[in-house]
Amino acid sequence: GSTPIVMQRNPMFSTINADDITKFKEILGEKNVVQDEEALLAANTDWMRKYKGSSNLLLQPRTTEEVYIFLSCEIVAACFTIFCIRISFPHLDRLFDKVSQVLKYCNSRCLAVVPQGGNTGLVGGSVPVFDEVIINMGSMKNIISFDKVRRRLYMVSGILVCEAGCILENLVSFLDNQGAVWKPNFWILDLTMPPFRFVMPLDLGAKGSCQIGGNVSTNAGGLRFVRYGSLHGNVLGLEAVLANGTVLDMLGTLRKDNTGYDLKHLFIGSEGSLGIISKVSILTPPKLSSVNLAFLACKDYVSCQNLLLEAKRKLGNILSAFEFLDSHSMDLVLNHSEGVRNPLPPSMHNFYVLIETTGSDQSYDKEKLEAFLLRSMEVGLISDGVLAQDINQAFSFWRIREGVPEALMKAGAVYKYDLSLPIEKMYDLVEEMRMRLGPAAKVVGYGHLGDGNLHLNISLPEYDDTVLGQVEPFVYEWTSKHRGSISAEHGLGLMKANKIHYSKSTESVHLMVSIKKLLDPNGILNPYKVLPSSLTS
Ligand code: FAD
Ligand code: 2HG
Ligand code: ZN
Repeated sequence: GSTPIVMQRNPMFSTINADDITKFKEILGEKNVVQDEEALLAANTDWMRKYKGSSNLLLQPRTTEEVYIFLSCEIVAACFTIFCIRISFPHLDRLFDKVSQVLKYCNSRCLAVVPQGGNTGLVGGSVPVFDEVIINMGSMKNIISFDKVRRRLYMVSGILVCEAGCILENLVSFLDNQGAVWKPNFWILDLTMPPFRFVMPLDLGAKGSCQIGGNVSTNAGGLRFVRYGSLHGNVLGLEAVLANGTVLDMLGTLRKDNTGYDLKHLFIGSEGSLGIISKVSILTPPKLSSVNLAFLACKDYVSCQNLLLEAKRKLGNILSAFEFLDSHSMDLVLNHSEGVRNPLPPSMHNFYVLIETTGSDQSYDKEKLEAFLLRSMEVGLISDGVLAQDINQAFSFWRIREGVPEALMKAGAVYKYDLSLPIEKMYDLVEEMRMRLGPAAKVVGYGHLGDGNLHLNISLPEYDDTVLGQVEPFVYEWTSKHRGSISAEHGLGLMKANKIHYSKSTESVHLMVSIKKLLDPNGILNPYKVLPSSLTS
C-alpha cells in the first residue's frame, strides 16, 4: 500500500527516446544502461515500499578504469598510456568522468534524474516520482586513498578518500583491517606497536546497504552521533558533479581551510538536489580497544532524561551512544524480528536505554560505567539492567534497537516522523499522539535520545487517510511550536518538501530556491523533492 501524493509531472521535462538510450550506451557501455523490468522495479521502489516511481531507465556509471577491456597487448599498452596521462594530468580526468557526461547530456535534453545510493532513504527522496532517469552510484565503489603515510604508523592521520558508491559497512571493514596486518617497514621494526585500526564516524542500522554518498547527501546522523558529531564536521572534502556536468573539485583533505565559502557544506544534506556527489574525503577516528554496552530499563521517561544528564556528566567523553526505545517499540521488535529476545526478565518496564562507552582502557572504562550504573540504580533512575559480557551479546542488544524500523515495516503500514525536539518535551508528543489516535493505531517512540532526536512512528494495518489527517499537520505544528525540526536526520525528500516552512523561515527557503536555480537552472536534479513545488517548478 502506498500513500498517494497528488502531484503533476513537470511538462518541461522530456521523455526518454531511442536516441537517448543510444547516447547513454555510448557513454556508459551497454551493460550499465539497465532497462530490465525486475531491476527497474527494485530501483523505482523505496525501502519502505511506500513510494514508487515509474522510471524506464536505470544508469549505473562506473569508474573508467573498470570499463577498459584488456583484449590484446596493443590495448593494454593503450590503456597504460591513458592511465599514465591521467596520472600526469589529473585535470584530464574530467574527460573520463561518466557521471559528468551523463548529467551534461541529461541537462542538454532536459531529462530529469534521481541520484540513488543504497536506496535506504526514509522520505521518498531516492526513487523517482514519475519517469525520472535513475542514476545509481553503486558501481563507483573504489577506495582512492587512505593515509598515504600509513607505513609510518606514528604519522597516521585517518583520512579516507573514496568513491560515493562505497557501502558504509564495507568501509567499516576496510578500516578495521588497516592495522590488522603488520607491514614491516624498512625504517621501523617496532613489533611492540599495537595494530592501528580506524572506524567510520557514523553508524546506522542500514549500514549493510547504504552508501557513503547517500549518507553525505542526507547528512545521516545515526547511532554514534553523540560521540563523533555531524558529517558537516567529519567530511573534509567532496567531489560533486553539477547538473550541467561541471565537476566541482572540493576533495580537500585538510582539517582547516578558511579560504572563502565552504561550498561542500551545500552538498552535505542536499539530498541530490544540487549535484551528484562522486567522491568523499572523510576523517575517521582511531578504533579504540575498550567498548562496553549496557541494556537498561527505566520506569518512566523522566528517568531516561535524567539518566542522560547524568551519563553526560559522569561518563564524559567515553560516552559513545545513548539510545532509547519505549515498550511499544520493544513489543514490535519481539513480535516481528526473528531470534530477538529481551535480555531483561519480563516485567513492566516502560522504557529501555542503551548506553555504550568507547575508550582506551578496558578496566578503567568498565569500572567507570559500572560505578555509574550502580549509582543510577541506587537513586532509582534505572530499574533493571545488564552489561554485555562479550561481543555477541553486545550485537544482540544492538539488534533490538536497530531492528525497530524493520519490525515496523513488517507490522504493516507506517507513518514516520523524525523530529528534533527539546529533550524534556520529546515524549509528551508521543503520549499526545497516542491519546489523539486511540487504539486504532500503535504509536511508538524511540531514537537518539542523546541528540534530542525522536523517531515517532505510527503503525497501522494499512495506510489510512483519516488517521493521516489526525496526525498531520498536528505533528508539524507541535514540532514548530516547540522550535524543533521536522527532519532531524532523514531529510525532506518527497515526503516533507512542502513542509519545510515548519522549520525554516520564508527568507531561508527563498535563498535555498535561489541556490537551487543557480546550480541547476533546468531543475533536472531530483525534482519534486526537498523544496516546495510551488517555488521550484
Ligand atoms: P539513498 O536512500 O539511495 O538516497 C538518499 C538521498 O540521497 C536521496 O535523495 C538521493 O537522491 C540522494 N543521494 C544518494 N546518493 C547520492 C549521491 N551520490 N549524490 C547525490 N545524492 C545522492 N538515517 C539516519 O540519519 N540515521 C539512522 O540511524 C538511520 N538508520 C536507518 C536504518 C534503517 C534500517 C534504514 C532503512 C534507514 C536508516 N536511515 C538512517 C535513513 C537513510 O537516510 C540512511 O540509510 C542513508 O543515509 C541513506 O543512504 P543511501 O545510500 O541508501 O541513500
Ligand atoms: C533509526 O534511528 C533510523 O533507527 C530509522 O533513523 C528511524 O524508522 C525510523 O523512524
Ligand atoms: Zn535514526
